[in-house]
Amino acid sequence: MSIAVRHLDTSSATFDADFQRVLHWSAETDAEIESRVADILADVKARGDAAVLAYTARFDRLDAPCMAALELTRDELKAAFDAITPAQRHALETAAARVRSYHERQLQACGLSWSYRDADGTLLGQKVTPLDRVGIYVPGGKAAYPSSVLMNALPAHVAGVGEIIMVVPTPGGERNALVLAAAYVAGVSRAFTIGGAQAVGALAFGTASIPRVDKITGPGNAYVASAKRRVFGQVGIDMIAGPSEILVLADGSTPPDWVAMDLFSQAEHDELAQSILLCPDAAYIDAVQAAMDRLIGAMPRRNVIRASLEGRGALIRTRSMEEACEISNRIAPEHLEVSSADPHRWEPLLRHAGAIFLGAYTSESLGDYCAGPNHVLPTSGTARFSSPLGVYDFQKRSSLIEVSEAGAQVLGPIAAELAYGEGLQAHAQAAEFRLRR
Ligand code: HSO
Ligand code: ZN
Repeated sequence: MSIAVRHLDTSSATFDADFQRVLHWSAETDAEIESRVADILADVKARGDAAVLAYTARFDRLDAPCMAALELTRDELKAAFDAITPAQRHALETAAARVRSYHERQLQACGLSWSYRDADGTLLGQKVTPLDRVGIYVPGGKAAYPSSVLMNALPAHVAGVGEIIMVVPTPGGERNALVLAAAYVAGVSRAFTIGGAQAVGALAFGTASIPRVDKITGPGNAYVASAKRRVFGQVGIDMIAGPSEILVLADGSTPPDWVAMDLFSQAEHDELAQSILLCPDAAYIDAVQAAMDRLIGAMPRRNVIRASLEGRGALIRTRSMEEACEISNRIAPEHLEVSSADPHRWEPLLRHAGAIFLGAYTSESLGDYCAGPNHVLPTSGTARFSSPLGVYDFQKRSSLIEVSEAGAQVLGPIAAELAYGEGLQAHAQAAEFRLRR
């Protein structure tokens, strides 16, 4: 059965309305989930370890006598690493090395302290320091991605974070060896087999056994997302990620099978994932549709792929590549593939996207695993104002000011003038006391 994905045409009279329907997305907050999460967080705050143990027994069917029984030691992480296949070890280590070196560049490019002296010898600058301790949430079950362990832990490590605490639920005690191995490779300091809102609460408030962190990153289900929103302010959080998205901007020069599989690749994440093709060539769009119809049968996750493509996908015929770029900017997709023989011609026109993949050989999936840049990216149009997870998310900045005696003579009267204007005499005099009489 052909995949009933929407076909739109920008020259159609109904395009704007059709397009709005494709874009429509609301991360609904469920009142029931909200109130349960509020209760769990309050309980973890009040009872600490005892509450975390109780929820872990209830939700994950994992009865532990004490938190120590839920901690994975570095030796256990190493044992998991030693137990996976040599090919898996090689893949994890190669991916980790590339992700690490990309983020080391990022540190050099925008994560270092700087300062300068002005004409009066006053020193001004910005001091960059890593966070002391961060928590990384790793989902269990269907979305347990070892690659996400690397993508969260490695930038923290490169930033110089002192301690990286990982939490991962293990329903029924079932552990994912690749997730533990990835934690080992990525230099996670401590790991606990806990999850859900109770794990977020434990990291945010601290318990007798789980140290309080300064920031929590990593994806999770609706409970985890709600808990992260609620603890934000007491700790930092990265972002609340929506379903995965891919937008392929094609000039018709890439084999249609490649593009079809790229559209599948994000569709297979989730029924709510979104895959969109923008292309000026109608015959090429038909070729991609035919390729999808031919390829879907062999996909183990074909039901998810079909639901995603038929629910939120679209193949959009545009008047030109320029117009395709413009529409792409309106969507601000998480992943944007420029599947063109001349990607650098279009790249300057593209302003809003979490990650831009240039040329026919750059499948988005390479970026998910091992190209080097982070795969934690802004979704749902938030690429308009936010950026990939990076070293900068694990750092903070302090301003540095050292006013010279000469500088104090120049700045003092200015500060005093403004301070008197605000009715703040102590401010004014603190500046004036330093003036040479
Ligand atoms: N594409 C996902 C990341 C991922 N893909 C992990 C495979 N594994 C982020 O949108
Ligand atoms: Zn993916």
